[in-house]
Amino acid sequence: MSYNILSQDLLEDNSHLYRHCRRPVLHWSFRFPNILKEIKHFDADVLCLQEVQEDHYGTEIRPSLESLGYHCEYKMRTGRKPDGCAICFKHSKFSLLSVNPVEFYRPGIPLLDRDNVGLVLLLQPKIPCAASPAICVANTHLLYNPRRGDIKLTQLAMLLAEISSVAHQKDGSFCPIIMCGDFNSVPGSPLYSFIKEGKLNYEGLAIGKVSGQEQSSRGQRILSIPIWPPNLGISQNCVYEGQQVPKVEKTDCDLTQTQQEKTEALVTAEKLSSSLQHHFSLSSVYSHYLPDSGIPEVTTCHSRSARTVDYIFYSAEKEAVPGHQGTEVALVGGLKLLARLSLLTEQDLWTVNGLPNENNSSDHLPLLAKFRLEL
Ligand code: KL2
Repeated sequence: MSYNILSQDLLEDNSHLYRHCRRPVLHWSFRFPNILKEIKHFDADVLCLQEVQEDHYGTEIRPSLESLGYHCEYKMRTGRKPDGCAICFKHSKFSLLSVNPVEFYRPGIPLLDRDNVGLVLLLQPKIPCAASPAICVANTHLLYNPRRGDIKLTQLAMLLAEISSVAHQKDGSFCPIIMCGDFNSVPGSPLYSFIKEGKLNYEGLAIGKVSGQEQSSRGQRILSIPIWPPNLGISQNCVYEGQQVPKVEKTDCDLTQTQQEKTEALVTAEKLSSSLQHHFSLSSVYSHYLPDSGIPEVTTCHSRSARTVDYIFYSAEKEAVPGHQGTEVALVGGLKLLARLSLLTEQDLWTVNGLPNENNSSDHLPLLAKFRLEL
């Protein structure tokens, strides 16, 4: 499950977004029992929660989830807004291999002056009689500011670099990945397409066009090339510098001239090209439009907007092998999507007074998927 549960502080800071709501439904004491009831009802093995407010996490959220059998990990935002991302998993289903928090704030880098965070866990499924790979679960809440696509893309690159490092297996491949969260970007936007396609040519792209939240980009800067400075230590392939190039055991002078020239040419080409890449093959659990009518699904709805900004992406390995009969096709080492919880349209939600309402106590809906791990 991926669920932005709407931090009470943010609700109160942005109260103009919730004028359509009856006052009592906005109180935390009303909202939390509803959210908990929903979580309990859906009974997911893994929860990726966003906007988890620190005080509520300590006093209510964590204790309640622990009593439902979850182990909880939490990463609070840096700076003054006391909310963050949590990943909770059923300890009957997984054991915890590693916890990897990611801070997108970097004091030395002017571009990275925002306090958003991510959290990446490596989980070992507890499957009897089978050797299962670990699975990598990532959760984030990217910057909201519709105009700052430059920051959003860099935050995403930082999360992808951490996922690469965590999901990287001894044989050089990646274990199955689930990347969830609130990306503050809409389907079909450049940021979204980059996640799905694994590449993005951003030449001439206005920073306000990256997330697709706003139409107009008049007077806006275009993305610089490269988007983030080299001292971030993340390549245009979204991996930590030093991770992508296999370690050369020999010293420089042992390299032939041509090898050295080739390496330098590659480095230069990468520096100058206005293109980003990542190494995963990620699918989206949701297709963002109702199959029959083509009406958009929404994951968030309040008085200013109703749209999809939350996602569950997963690695469905494309590698196909013939089944026993020679006709079937199986997926190897990936996740197979078995089911998902339906989303709603904006119109559906306004028939129940938008969000939050009496029953749905966030301004987001929960996203929920069921996967089979292909061994
Ligand atoms: O869009 V959100 O809501 O994913 O549901 O992410 C941000 C916004 C969240 C964390 O920063 O707070 C909300 N106008 C509307 N919403 C805002 C604004 C704003 N100016 N600032 C923050 N948020």
